[in-house]
Amino acid sequence: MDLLIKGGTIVTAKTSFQADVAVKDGKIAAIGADLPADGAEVVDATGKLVLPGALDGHTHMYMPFGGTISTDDYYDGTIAAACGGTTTIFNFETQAIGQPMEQLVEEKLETADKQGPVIDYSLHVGVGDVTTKEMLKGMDKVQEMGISSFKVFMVYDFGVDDGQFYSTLTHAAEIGALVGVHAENNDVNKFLVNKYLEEGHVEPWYHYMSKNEAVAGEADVRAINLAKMAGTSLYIVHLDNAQGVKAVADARAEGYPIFAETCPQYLYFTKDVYKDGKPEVGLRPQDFVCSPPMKGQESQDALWNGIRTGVVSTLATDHCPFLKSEKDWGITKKDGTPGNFTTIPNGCAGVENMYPYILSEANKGRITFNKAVEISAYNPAKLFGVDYCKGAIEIGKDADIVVYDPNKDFTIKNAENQHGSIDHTVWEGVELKGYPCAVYSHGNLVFDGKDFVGKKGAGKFVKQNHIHFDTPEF
Ligand code: DUC
Ligand code: ZN
Ligand code: ZN
Repeated sequence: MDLLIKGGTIVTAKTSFQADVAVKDGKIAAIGADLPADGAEVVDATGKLVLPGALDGHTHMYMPFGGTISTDDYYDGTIAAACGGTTTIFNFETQAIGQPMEQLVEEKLETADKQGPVIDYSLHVGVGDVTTKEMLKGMDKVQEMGISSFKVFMVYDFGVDDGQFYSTLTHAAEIGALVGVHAENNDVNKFLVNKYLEEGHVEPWYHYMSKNEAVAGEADVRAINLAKMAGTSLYIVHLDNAQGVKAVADARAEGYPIFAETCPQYLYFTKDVYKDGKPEVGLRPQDFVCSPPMKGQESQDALWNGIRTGVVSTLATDHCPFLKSEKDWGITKKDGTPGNFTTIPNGCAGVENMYPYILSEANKGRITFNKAVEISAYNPAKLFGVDYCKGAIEIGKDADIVVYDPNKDFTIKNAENQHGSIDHTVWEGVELKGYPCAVYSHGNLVFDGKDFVGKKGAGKFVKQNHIHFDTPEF
């Protein structure tokens, strides 16, 4: 054996029990009481929890957006992930108009490889152009390369219309793939943006106002209807509003394979951050501008309830960090002319905070630790076709393991204890109860409780199996 984690409490999506975990050649080789050391390095996990590493199903590393590129690339973004107990990321890479999907994937795998991810990663393909049969067939080609998950945007200039969305859904059903959707009503959003700008409203609050609960909720309902029409499963990314939660719950109750993801920012912040920011920790309203924006308390309550009742299947971050100076483009644009709420690059950091945050909420009693593991590791592994190697502490799975200290208090401070490339985090000053004290990727220590100790380029591309769900089985 190479590594023996002794005396901890193993937490799975279903149960918790005390046992040792032995690792050989990067895989979990044995689980049981009083396992022999057999020359392995022994880690005492008495009083600690032993958890599967999280899978963040939604990141935007090195993403071009709003005239810049998100600051974390596949190297520093995965360092941040590893130091927060996330051992696999799924990064979005979006197809340009006319660009074959397989060409996009080839290019992005090369970029990732060059940048040197420190933990495993996979990709979702953002669908930008399926206007011809040939372009649609790109889905089959990237599936042969190991990618079976796609995302359509119902907003943005690079988004698709309902016809392309529908054809993506039907083709996904034929080949065994999962389509995710960023659901916001594009036309209403555009109308509201113009209205507020004409009225002279330029502040970040109007980012929320033009992408409010109804703008998201209507699109959630429409996306679900399109999936029902196409006879396919659907994955709603970053679900953020009460109407959407109800629509997902209703569709699942009717037996439709509709799955939803939410993000920690919608569980913790409300739209109030767009009025005042958090001046006590140096954060301005523009620092919280992400898409979709945070919503009101009623939506936040619905999301927590959705997690408890199984309506929300996964947690992911939408990690897409921009510098404070770039966030200021909402005041003065890059070219020196006056900015407004539409000229702020959309996105916030979060990849390092997801697992510690949800585990802390579990530690405080809001949900069980099993539920935290289910939505952060077990379910994303199943949904994205990598449960053959990820998402659980089980014999034969990759030894992606978090040793978690429930008694370690931790206050998030970007300058002191965060590891990405960004100059601020919206999570600044948030107090957590409990924190990872060791994180392993393939049995190798990558976070020692304080610092990143892994290796550049150690992370590898993980191939996804074909994905097919007839019912909302989890
Ligand atoms: N949302 C963001 O906040 N940033 C990038 C893309 C997205 O959908
Ligand atoms: Zn999105
Ligand atoms: Zn996103």
